[in-house]
Amino acid sequence: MKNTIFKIEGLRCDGCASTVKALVEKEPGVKVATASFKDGEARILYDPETVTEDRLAAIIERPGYRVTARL
Ligand SMILES: [Cu+2]
Repeated sequence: MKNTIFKIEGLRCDGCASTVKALVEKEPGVKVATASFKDGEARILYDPETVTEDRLAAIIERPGYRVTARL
């Protein structure tokens, strides 16, 4: 398992954070996902054999948000 923090630009409320969390959690290989409007980030625990960091970033960006850093 791998844990990555994605810094996200464009989250405007708790609803945006919930959207990101829901989208990411639907992806096979994602074990736990949390997203925070206040912190402007999503923390994702996932199996890197099943889903890549690039794919997770693309999912986060699909509704129009932007991933600015991966920690
Ligand atoms: Cu919002």
